[in-house]
Amino acid sequence: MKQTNWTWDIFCRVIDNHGDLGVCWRLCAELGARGHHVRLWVDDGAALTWMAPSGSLGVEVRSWESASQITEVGHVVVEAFGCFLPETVERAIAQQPHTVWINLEYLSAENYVTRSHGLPSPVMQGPAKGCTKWFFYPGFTPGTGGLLREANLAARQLQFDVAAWRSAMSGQQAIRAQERWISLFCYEPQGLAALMLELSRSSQPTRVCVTAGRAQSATNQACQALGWPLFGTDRLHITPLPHLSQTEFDHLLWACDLNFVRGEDSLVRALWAGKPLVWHIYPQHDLAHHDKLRAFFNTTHMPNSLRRVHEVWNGISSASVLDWPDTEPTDWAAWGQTCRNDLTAQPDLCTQLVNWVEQRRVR
Ligand code: TRH
Repeated sequence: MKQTNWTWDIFCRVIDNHGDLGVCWRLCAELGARGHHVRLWVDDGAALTWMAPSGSLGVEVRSWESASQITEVGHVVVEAFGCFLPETVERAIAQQPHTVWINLEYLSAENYVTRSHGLPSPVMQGPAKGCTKWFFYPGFTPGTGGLLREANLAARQLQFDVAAWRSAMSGQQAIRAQERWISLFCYEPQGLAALMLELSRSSQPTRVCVTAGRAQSATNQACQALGWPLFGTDRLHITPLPHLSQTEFDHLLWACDLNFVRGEDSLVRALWAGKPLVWHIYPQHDLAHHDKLRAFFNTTHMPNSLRRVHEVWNGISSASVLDWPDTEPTDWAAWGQTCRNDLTAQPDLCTQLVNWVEQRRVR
């Protein structure tokens, strides 16, 4: 691995949910682990108290407001998800022609990503008029910026003890033979109550580990609609989880047989888990997420039965029942493994970003 130690200024505005901060934090932490010095400027860093309670080597968290005092920026400025930089920062960039200014975009498997990745975006107005920022697109295929994946991820996964994790998590409800473990991180999906009912009728006992926040509220509502207690039924145990750190969240995904995830960062983490997953995509008002979801189906060659589940879960299909199979088909498991293997064969986002910045800096 290349040894560079640049200073990075990464700017993040939290729009809603946890993905903006979640992605930025993972990037910061990985850059820090690779010897860089990172300042994360965020307008609402409250979620870091549970996402990253111990902080990370080489990463300083600064409030967005304090960026109004900036007179100098680092070697690299990352504007996450088009968050618009404070004027002071743009002014500093204009004074430092060697600074590389990157607009880190949202993740998508759509074709425009390969076309747009790495393109310049000349700045036409404001204090940085005349400067250039560069689009950096994460993605699933060669020709994109890749996916965030820590250099030590595989080693951490190898050391992870699923049985020990499950027994620590099981709490009052003892683990049953052949229990199927499912993690649930979602918004308010179509068919949640119907899914729970189907799972409760399955020949295999099921435990659903429900993440804190919207997933838990939606699950509670589904239980009420079904007339169940909040801890589920004999066949379907519901384990509510507290907010986990990102590291513990990874453990949850590694420990479960199947993961329901949402947004952006948890999707990538579920892909690294190498298990079958159901993605609740972030909904957009213009329904642009429908194409985004289909592009993911096609790029990853998702089995048809799993696509149908996704279409119901995401409200794309008119059906309201997921038609959950009694036992998950073997091609779901094979798909999860193939995705992980194929994506692991590609260079990770942090490596690509550092190489890419290096090329820009020597010009
Ligand atoms: O929270 P999200 O729905 O975020 C979304 C998406 O990023 C979406 O693209 C964006 O436009 C919108 O936010 C604003 O899902 P995501 O992306 O998976 O982010 C969740 C983060 O929270 C992720 O880093 C994992 C982390 N997390 C924990 O660390 N602990 C937890 O207990 C849970 C439930 C999540």
